[in-house]
Amino acid sequence: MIRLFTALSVPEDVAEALARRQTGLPGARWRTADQLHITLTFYGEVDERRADDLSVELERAATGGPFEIALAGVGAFGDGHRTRAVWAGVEASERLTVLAGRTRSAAGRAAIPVERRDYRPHLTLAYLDAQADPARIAAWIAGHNLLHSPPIPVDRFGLYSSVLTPDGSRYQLEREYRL
Ligand code: 2AM
Repeated sequence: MIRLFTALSVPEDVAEALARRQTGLPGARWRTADQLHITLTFYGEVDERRADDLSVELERAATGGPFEIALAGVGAFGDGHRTRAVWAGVEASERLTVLAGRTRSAAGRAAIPVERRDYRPHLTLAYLDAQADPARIAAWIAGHNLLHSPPIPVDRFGLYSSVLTPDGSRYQLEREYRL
């Protein structure tokens, strides 16, 4: 089995600009530049034969040509009373939504079940420890909510595998698809 997802990578200059914001929040496990990405579809654990089918189906999803996105604002995901992650938002983009939908349908054609969830594009900046102080989280969000990136060109997406380690997830680019 192999844990797979499709995602957009982040250009170096954008990662550098984000790194300057990845500070000032105790209990945050900040994602390093090579871990930053915008997930299109998370497939979970997939057996190798279906992974191969998926990689073929994703070829068909890679249509429409290049486009641009921009990051805007920050936010948090949580469950119950606990905030688990802080992220940079992605400006609404029809092209991005369509691409995410295509990478999701590719899973269906490869007989890979995916969770039923609305697509909320975001770029996770940190996962948070349970000890992170809600007031500090709110202050960090307020302090960065005006984030607005220059246009980010999107001319490809990647199929990544994820290996869970005690230091967090390690991602490896398995295949790249040009739009
Ligand atoms: P996240 O950044 O919000 O945690 C690899 O784990 C990528 O797939 C992450 O970007 C993660 O989103 C995303 N993802 C989506 N659904 C997931 C799930 N159920 N479990 C783990 N990662 C998921």
